[in-house]
Amino acid sequence: MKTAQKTISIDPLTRIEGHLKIETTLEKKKVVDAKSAGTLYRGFEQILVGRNPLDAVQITQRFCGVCPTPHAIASSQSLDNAFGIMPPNNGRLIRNIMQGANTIQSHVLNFYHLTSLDYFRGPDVPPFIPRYEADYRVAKNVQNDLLNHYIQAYEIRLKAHELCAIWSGKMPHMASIVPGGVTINPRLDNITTSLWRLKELKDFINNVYLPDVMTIAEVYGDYFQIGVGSKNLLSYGQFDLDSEPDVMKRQRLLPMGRITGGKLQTLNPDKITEDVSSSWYDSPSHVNPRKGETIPNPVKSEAYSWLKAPRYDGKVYEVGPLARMVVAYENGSNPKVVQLIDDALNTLKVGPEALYSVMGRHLARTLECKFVADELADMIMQIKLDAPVCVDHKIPDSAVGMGLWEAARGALGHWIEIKNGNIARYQAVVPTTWNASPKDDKGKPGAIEQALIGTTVDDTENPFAIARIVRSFDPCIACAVHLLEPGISVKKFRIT
Ligand code: NFE
Ligand code: MG
Repeated sequence: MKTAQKTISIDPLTRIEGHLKIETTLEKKKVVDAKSAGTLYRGFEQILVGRNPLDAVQITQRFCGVCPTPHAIASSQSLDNAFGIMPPNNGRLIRNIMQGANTIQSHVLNFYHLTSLDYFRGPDVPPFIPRYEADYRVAKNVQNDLLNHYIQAYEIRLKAHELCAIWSGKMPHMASIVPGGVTINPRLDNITTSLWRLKELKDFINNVYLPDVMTIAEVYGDYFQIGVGSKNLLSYGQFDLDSEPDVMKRQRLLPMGRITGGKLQTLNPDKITEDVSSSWYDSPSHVNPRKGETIPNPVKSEAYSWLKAPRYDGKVYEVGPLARMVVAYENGSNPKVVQLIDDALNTLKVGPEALYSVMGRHLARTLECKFVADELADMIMQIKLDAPVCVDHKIPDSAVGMGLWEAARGALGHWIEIKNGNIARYQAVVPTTWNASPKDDKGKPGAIEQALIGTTVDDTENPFAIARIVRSFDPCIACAVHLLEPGISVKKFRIT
């Protein structure tokens, strides 16, 4: 006899960026299949074709208001690569500082404003209701503290935006980044005002954010076993330490690499492909982004998402702070990362394998936030007044370029092809395209889908375990599908 199946559809899943539909199939309360579906079509990659290559730095920032910084940097790096130039030290450092500020803003946003209400009961007034009735376990006094910190976190995010805007002119959507470096000449007051904003951010991270995440990780220790996923991790690395033109040889504060079978491996960008069998595209499948195409087909019957399915060597990989921190931990070149992770794992009395989980992702994100904040002062102090911030460029008639960087949510790649001095092809493969990808041509589920399969859902009216798993990846669908198409309706609307 066939086992009875039940479908849970959360559409859209709220408290994330953009519109994500999660559909799970349950047998005897266990998730046996999952579909992660991006329900927005955008089309930035086509908008870019035919334009001046310099426009890419500004247009790709409009993928998303949360992470314009990494898009500006990945785009500039693809142009640096295509033009055969590298930023001088000041340009490299100022790009790093802007990225650091954006990472801090994004991680604080993820924990307090997008995640924490999965773990503590907010007040019984909108916007905290309606909500799923979850197993809220924290004590009343901790709950009050978390609510105060939830409100304080708005101010902290503003300060992180300001730290970026000191260098970028404004946030979101930065004005000062160009191929060859940046356009802002540092003054002493840029440096001093950055340092005091950073001090306030560090105080919050050390005294509020990290302790709050440790408290939640202790109370919800079982979530170190839930939402495990593919256990394949990938990071391009972040924060350039030198001006080596070849990104594969460049030193980065957080190194490039992959984890598979528990072991650190090198990474070859030629092995990255995007499949489209489950995606509403007629583009060729299994193609490296350097040759990728974006041909939408909204009536493709077997498809269920606007996201393509990126794969490395044909395999599913998870990207994000967990990947960056585990790659750095296994690489061992930065003892501060190893120490931070070991200390947290010892305090929580769990081993490194527990990192592959819902709570492991939150812990990795928080530890990374602390690490980045701790390193930023050093980067700020390395800036030299009166030294150049940029080199000149000349737009070549034909060239190709690749920018590999890390956004807060994970590995970010921009690929450009220039013909007749204009953009002939532009492809972006962003963190959430990796994590929230649909099934590939072989039918293999994406990273979030894999993390959901096997999960037990006791109360199908309140499937909070599903929401907690998905939110631990900090998905951003606006980024992932890079204009809501008229005619596509958001069918079931359930506030979670
Ligand atoms: Ni819109 Fe973004 C990118 C994703 S990462 S948030 O690229 O995914 O912070
Ligand atoms: Mg793309």
